[in-house]
Amino acid sequence: MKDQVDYSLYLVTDSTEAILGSRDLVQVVEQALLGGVTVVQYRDKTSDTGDLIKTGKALHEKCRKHNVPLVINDRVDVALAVGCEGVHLGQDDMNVSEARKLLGDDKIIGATVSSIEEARIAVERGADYLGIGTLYATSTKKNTKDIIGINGIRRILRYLDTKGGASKNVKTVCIGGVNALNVQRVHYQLHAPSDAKTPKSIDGVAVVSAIIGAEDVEQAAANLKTLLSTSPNFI
Ligand code: TZP
Ligand code: MG
Repeated sequence: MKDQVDYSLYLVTDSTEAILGSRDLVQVVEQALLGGVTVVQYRDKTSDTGDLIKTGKALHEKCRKHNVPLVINDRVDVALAVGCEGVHLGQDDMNVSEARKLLGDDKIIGATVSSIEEARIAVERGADYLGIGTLYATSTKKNTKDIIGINGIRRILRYLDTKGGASKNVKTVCIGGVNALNVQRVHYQLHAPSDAKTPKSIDGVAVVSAIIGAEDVEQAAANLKTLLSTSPNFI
């Protein structure tokens, strides 16, 4: 099941006033699901554990209706309590191998990486996918230490490709500042011609404000999806 996950339009939630405003997160995510997002990550840095589990369960119910996996940011315990499909771990969270012991092989574990070394370690520890970034500076996450740009992401993709094995098979999404204006360029720049000795292609884009912050969330997600599927690429 987890091998079949479509990472192409990966939604990361945000519950802050600046992006969600006074709207209800579960309703907003439901609209995004209707628009066609393919993975949802529940990212909430402020709610207490009880509220994380409650909202996580409500989000999980919506995601299941659309057959879309839900992963929880930062918290393996919350993912276990919710019973969702997995977790997404940053460099300061539980490490991937410890999480794997708690979650088992069937759950999805994603890791944020900004460098080849971080990618190497995450893959070695058994990550299923990598969130590679930060692509472009973004006001959604102000404390991003590493803005690595398209070339930084390409370098990591190239490394994964040349290492082969699990590195080659790990799924990848890029994150940071992706929106309707740049998504086709990003997609194009991170896709490799199938006949060239260039790195593996990115599997998807991860987006926060371009969907959660949109006035019409369903339309914004659907638009990104169309742009991705009509993007010129070399595959
Ligand atoms: N990690 C790196 S950048 C980022 C995260 C969670 C936020 C991306 O937000 P946006 O609004 O899609 O630029
Ligand atoms: Mg984290």
